[in-house]
Amino acid sequence: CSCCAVETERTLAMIKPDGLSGNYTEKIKVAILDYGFHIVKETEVQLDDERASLFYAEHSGRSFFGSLIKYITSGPVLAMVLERPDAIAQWRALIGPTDARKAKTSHPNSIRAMCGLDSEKNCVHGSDSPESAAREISFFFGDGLETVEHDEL
Ligand code: RTP
Ligand code: MG
Repeated sequence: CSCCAVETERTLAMIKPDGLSGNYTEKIKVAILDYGFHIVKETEVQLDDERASLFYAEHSGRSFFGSLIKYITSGPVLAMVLERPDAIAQWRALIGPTDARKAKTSHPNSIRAMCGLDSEKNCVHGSDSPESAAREISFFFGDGLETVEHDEL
């Protein structure tokens, strides 16, 4: 940490299957770049049930878990590492609330307002904390050892 430089931060963004199949990728990327993010890396992958359950392990006890896994494995996702100062909070601000119906009324300029449908099919994901960001970046771009913490992230 130096005295005057604004520290950059990285977060994990993911365009979910409905975002990809709805051809929203380019619009979402324009919004990302307009918001001052740098797209550091990206990878398009098809998650299977096992990988999806690992990614969303924190929700494994929730009533919507089965439906969530079916949704997120219904087609490929595009995972991206985004970088800018305060990236985690800024990306969640740009995507808007979880429920895309609420996003359309309360956050009309958000990404979920643009391409989401409801509280499940909300077209994008964003890490919710520095710990989640490190784990999720490692999940898609690391060495496959998802539980290992990478200090350099
Ligand atoms: P995300 O993790 O995808 O960025 O979304 P989030 O933080 O806004 O929402 P979270 O509570 O972490 O939920 C993860 C994803 O599960 C689906 N979900 N379905 N049917 C439901 O009530 C429900 N609630 C959540 C959504 O796809 C949500 O993004
Ligand atoms: Mg979440």
